[in-house]
Amino acid sequence: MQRSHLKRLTMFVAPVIAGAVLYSCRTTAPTLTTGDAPSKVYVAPGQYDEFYAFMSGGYNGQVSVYGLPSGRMLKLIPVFSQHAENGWGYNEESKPMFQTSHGFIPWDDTHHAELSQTNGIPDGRWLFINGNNTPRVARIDLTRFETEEILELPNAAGGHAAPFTTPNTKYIVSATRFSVPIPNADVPIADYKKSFKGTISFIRADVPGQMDVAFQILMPGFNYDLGHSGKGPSDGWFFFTSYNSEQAYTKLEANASKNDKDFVAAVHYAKAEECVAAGKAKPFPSKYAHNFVDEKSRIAKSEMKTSVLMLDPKDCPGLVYYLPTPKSPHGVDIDPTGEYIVAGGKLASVIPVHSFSKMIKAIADKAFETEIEGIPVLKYDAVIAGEVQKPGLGPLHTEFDGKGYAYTSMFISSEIVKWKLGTWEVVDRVPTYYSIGHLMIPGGDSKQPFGKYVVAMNKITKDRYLPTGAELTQSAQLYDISGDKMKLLLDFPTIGEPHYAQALPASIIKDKQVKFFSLKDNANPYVARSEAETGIKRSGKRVDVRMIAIRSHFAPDNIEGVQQGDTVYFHVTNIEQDWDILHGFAVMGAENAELIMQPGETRTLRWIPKNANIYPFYCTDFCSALHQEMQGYVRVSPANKIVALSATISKKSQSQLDRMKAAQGGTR
Ligand code: RUQ
Ligand code: CUA
Repeated sequence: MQRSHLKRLTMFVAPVIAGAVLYSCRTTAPTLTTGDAPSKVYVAPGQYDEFYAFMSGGYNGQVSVYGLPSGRMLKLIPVFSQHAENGWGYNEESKPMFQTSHGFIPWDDTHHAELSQTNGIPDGRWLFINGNNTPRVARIDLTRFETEEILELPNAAGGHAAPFTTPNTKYIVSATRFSVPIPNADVPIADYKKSFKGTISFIRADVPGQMDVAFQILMPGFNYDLGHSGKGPSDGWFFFTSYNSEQAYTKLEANASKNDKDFVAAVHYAKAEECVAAGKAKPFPSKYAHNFVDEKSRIAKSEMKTSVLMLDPKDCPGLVYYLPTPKSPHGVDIDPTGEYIVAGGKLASVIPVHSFSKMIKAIADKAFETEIEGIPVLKYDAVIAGEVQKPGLGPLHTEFDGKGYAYTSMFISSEIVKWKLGTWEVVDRVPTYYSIGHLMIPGGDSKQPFGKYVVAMNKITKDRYLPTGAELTQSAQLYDISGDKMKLLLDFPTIGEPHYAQALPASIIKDKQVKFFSLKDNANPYVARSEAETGIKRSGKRVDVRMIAIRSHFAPDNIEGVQQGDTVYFHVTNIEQDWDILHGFAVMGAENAELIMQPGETRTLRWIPKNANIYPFYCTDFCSALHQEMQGYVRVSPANKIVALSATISKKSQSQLDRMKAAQGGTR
């Protein structure tokens, strides 16, 4: 693959700018950008980027946040994977977020970042992300950049077609990449055709803390890959690609590529709502976890749900139609007007575009080719609006610029192809380095794309960066799309494997950021709002330490009376009420991680000391000039030795505190 890329590369080498250094050992062109690229991505020190970009982390299970156009990484938001850096999934407050019907699951595979919308336009309230492996969807609050809610999806495997939103984020969806028996059961795999089914979940998502499966639709056992909601005229519909209409269960690479066409499933969810209201959906016993962070205490709660409403298309005529689509389609994207349904057939030689209005007419005319398990299959000619001819190889995903153009990623030919909606002519193409998966235009799947850039998310980066052993960085590339021709501006490394990303103008969320959590409103049962509220308490073998952290001491900082066999809970409250003043807490021999406490927040570390010893603890976040003084000791005694339980603030740190107060003019 690399060889052929190199060949193609030489075709695209921009004229070498005079004076550019050529490294004789490099095999690629040193520069592929034009002269003004640096000024287009340079964000001067102290200046802000114009866009926030939210990238899924793929197999790191997280979301990462970048500024565009600089490509500077701003934050990693832990979601489905434990994150030792701040204790997410290790501290007691966040552990319940990882509960599922399979127990505590510390990892997942995130694919699609999806911003909430109002009237079809990203509104900056929330970001959703899916867990592909143990199907889940998560909500991230964009005033805190923290995961606040996770819902598991029952009767599902491979939550890939998720978490795409409807135009007002009433629902997000999750459809199954893997079909399994529904309900899942021990059956021979060779019974696939008989027993394996897919499901599409519509998840009520507009009330934080109350995400729930509104209803599920039982689908034929194909692989449902991606989805997008209709908008404008097609509002009330949702479109999903499906492949493996062959229903193969072994050697899929050959056996699931036999049919010339698979399908886009058009789901009339407004009709589903009617059928549910009319009692056509059946309660279906199902076990799934719903986890959310309580506003006031900032403690996650986990509840196990026991039932969903299951809708069989047979009981709800007009709910689902199949649109034949060449060949093993992957992405399905709806243009800003809501009329065109663009499918990316991984193995197709054209980009097929369906017409929503033709589809409605075909349904009225009953232009059906056949029926699959009660679902009418519409005639290809009756629904197709056009085909983009010779687009390149391996079309995957399409985004829109709002000016009548579509941009499609081509995995096999490693390029972005720009084409015109309505005439279907290709107007521009640029190479990507290499093997692009998703691409993203800020707001590019919405009613009003913000435009300006397209970001390619590439799967392979051989020779693009300094090598780092056998595993190389993932990479994004930023292109200017403000003119007729796309222009490469920047490569920047990304972490994990960014599948999809979304971006929005920074101005929509930047001024809504939480700067600290109100100490007054902190409802953690172990909060200490001042030194006077700190203390230590034993209940049997459990010892609870209430502690505060403030520049630059912990109180208490000396703890005695802990015995071997005890389980100690350190409840540490950061009592600062000031932006960006964090403290950390780490104790020697802890088998989990550190705590990071944001200002005003209480976090709890569970610790089981093994030996009778002295154990130091300290602040891990360089918070002040006296950060290195921010430490303390725990004395652990043998189980049979009685040492009085005591928690004191030592004279030493009291005097430090006085010094600090003096140094800071007595403000703290
Ligand atoms: S994708 S393989 Cu969104 Cu193209 Cu996950
Ligand atoms: Cu607190 Cu360092």
